[in-house]
Amino acid sequence: MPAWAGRRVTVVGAGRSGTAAADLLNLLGAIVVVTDQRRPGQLGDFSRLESAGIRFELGGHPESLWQETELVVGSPGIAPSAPPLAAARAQNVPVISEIELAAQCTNVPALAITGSNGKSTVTAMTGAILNASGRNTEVCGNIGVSWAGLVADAIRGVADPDLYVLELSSFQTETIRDFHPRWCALLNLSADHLDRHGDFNSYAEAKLRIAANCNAEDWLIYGADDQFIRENLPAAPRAVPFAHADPSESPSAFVRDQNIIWRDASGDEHRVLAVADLPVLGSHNALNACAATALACLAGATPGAARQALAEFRGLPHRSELCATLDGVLCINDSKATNVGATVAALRGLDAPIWLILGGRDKDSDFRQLLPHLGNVRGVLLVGEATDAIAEALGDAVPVQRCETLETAVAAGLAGSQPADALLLAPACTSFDQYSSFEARGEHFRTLINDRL
Ligand code: UMA
Ligand code: ADP
Repeated sequence: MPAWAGRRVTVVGAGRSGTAAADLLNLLGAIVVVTDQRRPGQLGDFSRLESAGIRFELGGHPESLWQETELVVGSPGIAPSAPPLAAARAQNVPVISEIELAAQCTNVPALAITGSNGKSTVTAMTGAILNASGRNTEVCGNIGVSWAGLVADAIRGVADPDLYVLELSSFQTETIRDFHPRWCALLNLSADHLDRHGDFNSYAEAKLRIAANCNAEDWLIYGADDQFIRENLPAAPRAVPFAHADPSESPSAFVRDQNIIWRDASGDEHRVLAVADLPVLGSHNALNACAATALACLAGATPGAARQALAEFRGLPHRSELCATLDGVLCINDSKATNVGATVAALRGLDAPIWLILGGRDKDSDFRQLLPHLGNVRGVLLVGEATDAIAEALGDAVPVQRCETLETAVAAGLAGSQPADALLLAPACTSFDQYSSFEARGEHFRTLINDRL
């Protein structure tokens, strides 16, 4: 671990990552300033951190900060090209991410999961399998818990994990320098966050960065059904595929005769469980279970623990979540489907005729990619800012109603549907035009459904 005592570090962003990074650095003896463009009333309560000696510069990023700083730690929500991080680099101050910082401050081995869709699900499944195997595992990262915060807890002695399982977004992998998890999973790649990364290649480059860091001792688990990943996988001596069909490699995880199979490094096969025994629905979740099995078994879990944990895995809220059946209509909350790839997975996972709620804030997505998957869709109900962009992309492929709000969309969808149809919220957009988060949007959908029960 680098010596932090007396080093002057500025943390940019006072959200979950930034405050946790500041706390960790302060614990290790650094002289820490946190800066955020938001004003105090718009942020959390920092009194504990202030009394511990951390200084806050809020409501902007004073230019003088960069002269008094040796190192900057950036939050994932701030693009490397954004003014404060660009200003720091212009003064030759190195910029690292919260993930790079946390990695430098712990010797506890980490598993990391990245990809466009399924990260949170695979992260939660992997953590559950490892815990069922008796490993003291902590789950963190983009899933909502700062890794730096957990590392600080371990240094304080309030936690003693054997392993960390990290969910990493492109915002987090983009700024990784030396960090290489011992086990890294690259699930799939489809367009997302193009508003931040500019184009698909830059987005993919950000995601592939972590896989490119793997060394000869590290395991790289990859989604072999994804053509882009197959063609662009960085060379890694210990690459392990997972797939819908047997990739004929050892080790690998795959589905055969509707069973999830783990084939270990010796070529011995273990039937983990039947796909039908997975409580989470959809073929994408069978694939997620394969990825989690491969990761956890390579990190020391047993196939028996994988069976137990996966059979008990109820899924995360707002991901293909069946809220209720209203007059025979399945009402499904997939508010976390914030990109086109996730919406496609939701559509492919449903056999029923579908009333599909789309829209929200566009991330420069190509909604025409939905067109080949609209076979079961009876009608599309459009909400939010992306209404025009989606209507234009879909043309007259399917009946479209402009509903503006979720209230109107739910009412219109239920009015049009028949028993055994599905009303699906899988919006392919972020929620930020009308809600504070995808969770708030999903909860609103749930309330609108529950009010009709
Ligand atoms: N800010 C500045 N100056 C700027 C720009 C922003 O000061 O020029 C400030 C903002 O006012 C804000 C802070 O920087 O206070 C940015 O915080 P943040 O957006 O990085 O948020 P955190 O609370 O630190 O949460 C982050 C992740 N957020 C993002 O990547 C946007 C969380 O992922 C993650 O759970 C958390 O760290 C813990 O690791 C959320 C997310 O939306 C769930 N992720 C995206 C996604 O899943 O699609 C990638
Ligand atoms: P992430 O953390 O990558 O956003 P989540 O597990 O939260 O992933 O799921 C996000 C969305 O993607 C949900 O709509 C979910 O139904 C869908 N999804 C989950 N796994 C996959 C997968 N393997 N491929 C495509 N879509 C998926």
